[in-house]
Amino acid sequence: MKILLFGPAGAGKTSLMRTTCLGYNFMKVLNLKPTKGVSRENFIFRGIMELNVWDLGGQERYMERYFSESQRERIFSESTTAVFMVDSVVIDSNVREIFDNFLKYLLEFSPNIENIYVLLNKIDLPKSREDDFFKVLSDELNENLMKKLAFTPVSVKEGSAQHRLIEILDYEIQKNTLSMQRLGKIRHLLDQLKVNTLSEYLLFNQPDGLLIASTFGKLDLKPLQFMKFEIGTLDSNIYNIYQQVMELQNISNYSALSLSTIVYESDNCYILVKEVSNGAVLMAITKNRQLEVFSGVMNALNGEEFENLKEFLIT
Ligand SMILES: Nc1nc2c(ncn2[C@@H]2O[C@H](COP(=O)(O)OP(=O)(O)OP(=O)(O)O)[C@@H](O)[C@H]2O)c(=O)[nH]1
Ligand SMILES: [Mg+2]
Repeated sequence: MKILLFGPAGAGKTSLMRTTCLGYNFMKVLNLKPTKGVSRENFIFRGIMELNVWDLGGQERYMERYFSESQRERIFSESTTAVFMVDSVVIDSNVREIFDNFLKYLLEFSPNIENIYVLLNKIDLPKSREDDFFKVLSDELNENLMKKLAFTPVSVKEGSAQHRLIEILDYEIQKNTLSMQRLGKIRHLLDQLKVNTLSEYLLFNQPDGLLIASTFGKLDLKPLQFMKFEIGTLDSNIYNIYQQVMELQNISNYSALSLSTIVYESDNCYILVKEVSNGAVLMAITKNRQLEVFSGVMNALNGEEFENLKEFLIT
């Protein structure tokens, strides 16, 4: 699925992509260098949809190239989703011309595109002029085109831009039959696990940390970030000690993956977290603290349904 990220230099395109798809925090994108021409990156969104993000460096010399006769088809064809992003503080005199060209070639080479998203970024800055920018970009656009366009004032710094991009991509999941089938199967497996083990389950995608599915249905949760770190830590040091102990005991058939489960214990339940694959993490929350329930979940995490989950996730 090809996602176009387009717009003038410094708009925040690369920041948006990295913070949304890689779970980076804003500090980590403060000093990004300008993107040199076309940067293409692949991500798995929510574990069920492959994204091919075309992050197009916005400096003028690149713009000329994207619109040139020899390049425009390659850049603008086969786009599923297109996002035009601007820095709302800086209204350059040529931005409307860039926007018009973007729309022209996008509609010419991806005529089936339904929605075009415009993000007016950096509204956290006191000098941002998103209302003026809206006027500049929408002035005298024809009605049919206006229907396709959705303008949203956002901020990557404050998180609303990421929220909006996730919303846009979730809408793409809903339109994608294959992704919806995958999601249906995953939900079914989680529900089976719940019934069999008296526990609730949440499945998260790595590395963006977004929820893929849960036995609670739709939930608005913060991305799971700490888990990545803790599992990473386990892999690096506990595994070494484990390895030595196994060798001291002359045991040779131990595997690294068996160290991918973390258990938390609270006054009223157990929380177990296990990596399903490189791409996903499953979290189980037991209904009570009975040991049978705990061992039921442990069995389930080593059972068929757990294995089957892998089949429906893209890794
Ligand atoms: N204050 C503020 N700064 C932002 C925001 N989003 C991005 N920035 C900053 O804007 C600068 C440019 O961001 P980039 O993501 O590199 O912009 P870009 O659109 O990829 O630029 P090109 O690659 O040159 O096209 C960075 O220093 C970001 O930290 C925002 O919402 N608020
Ligand atoms: Mg960039």
